[in-house]
Amino acid sequence: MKKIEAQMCGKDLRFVLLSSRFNDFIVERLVSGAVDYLVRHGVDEKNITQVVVPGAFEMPVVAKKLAGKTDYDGIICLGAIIRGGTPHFDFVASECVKGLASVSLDAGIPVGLGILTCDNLEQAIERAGTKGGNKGVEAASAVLETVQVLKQL
Ligand code: INI
Repeated sequence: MKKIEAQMCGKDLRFVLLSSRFNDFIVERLVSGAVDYLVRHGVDEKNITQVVVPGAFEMPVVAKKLAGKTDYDGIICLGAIIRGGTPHFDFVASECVKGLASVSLDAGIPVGLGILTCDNLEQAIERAGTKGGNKGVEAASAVLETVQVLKQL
């Protein structure tokens, strides 16, 4: 049997972290988790670029522009969408996730979904480096792995 799987090594790879300013005290924890993960897996810090947008809704259009460049091997999206008292949450979350999925498929570049969609602040804190882990780390790991798998195909 032939099995293709990734070596989890980021040497010579270039990543862009696309983060949102909305809920930035949560998002900063996702960003630092992602950077720490990448550097510990061999990515040179100068090969990591951070691009900041206002909110999760603005991520797809910027991700599309980044995906059209040849400067990056993968895009790691980091944000936090937290439910409020209106349906706004549902629209932002749905458009953001749909948009990012289509950027990834259209451009053929891995896009990591490190975007929390939580009912409340407590759930977000849990997933930003406390008892629920750090979704920024998970997104960075998933993008690194996918980049390395694509390279072998
Ligand atoms: N953007 C987020 O990134 N997270 C949120 O929780 C959020 N909520 O709940 O409103 C949010 N809204 C802003 C949105 O992404 C746009 O920036 C805004 O609508 C302007 O286009």
